[in-house]
Amino acid sequence: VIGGQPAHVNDSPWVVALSSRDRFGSTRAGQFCGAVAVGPKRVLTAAHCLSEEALGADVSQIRDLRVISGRDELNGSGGKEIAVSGTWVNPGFDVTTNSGDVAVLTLAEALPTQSVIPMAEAGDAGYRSGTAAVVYGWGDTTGNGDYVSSLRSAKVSVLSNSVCERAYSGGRNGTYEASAMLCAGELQGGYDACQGDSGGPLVAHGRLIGLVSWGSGCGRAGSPGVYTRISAAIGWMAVAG
Ligand code: 4AZ
Repeated sequence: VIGGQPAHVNDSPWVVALSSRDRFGSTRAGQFCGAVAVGPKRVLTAAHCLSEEALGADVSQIRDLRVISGRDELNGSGGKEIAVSGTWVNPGFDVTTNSGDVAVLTLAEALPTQSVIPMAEAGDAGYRSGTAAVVYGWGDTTGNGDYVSSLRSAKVSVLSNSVCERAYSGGRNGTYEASAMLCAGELQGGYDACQGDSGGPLVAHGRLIGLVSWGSGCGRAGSPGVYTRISAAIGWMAVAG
């Protein structure tokens, strides 16, 4: 997270870290993506965190895939590590455009019920441009690989589809697809998600509106962060079970 501040899982108990034993290294408890709890045993993350095409390996080869909940400081011992018992990567995920960047994880054990966040449906006020939103994660804080062990969050504004389309026109740095994505940041840059935050939540009005997905660099003026639009993913998730 670029331009952020320390965040605490007491205030945002639905933020969880996605981690593995060794595939992505063992620092910071093996955290490699963000994720968010939407049901006691149901967690969302980005498809690109788990898809075979994006990883170059099958998800079954990720050893000891688990979520860490209730822990701000990954090197600490609070909270709970819960095994992931099922993974459903959106079959419509397109690794070249990042369209449909969502996966559903099933947990082996239930989280406390207060640890889940409602998803914003289509038409929710949170999707309107100008909405104040917050993004959370343990990712890079500078764009230079400065990952952190303690959770951070940054305030970003939801931007209009026309601004997002203009920022990513021509497909040079990716193509913005309004039906499947939303973008957020500040026009002057400085507040953004970054590598390692992928799959983590973007929240507005107490509801989940997005998952960290992609962007051109991190925190750059004119290159807002792009998120999976939750309202566009709800239909597929119902089918995923
Ligand atoms: C990434 O590589 C990534 N600035 C995630 C978010 C953003 C850029 C890159 C948005 O996972």
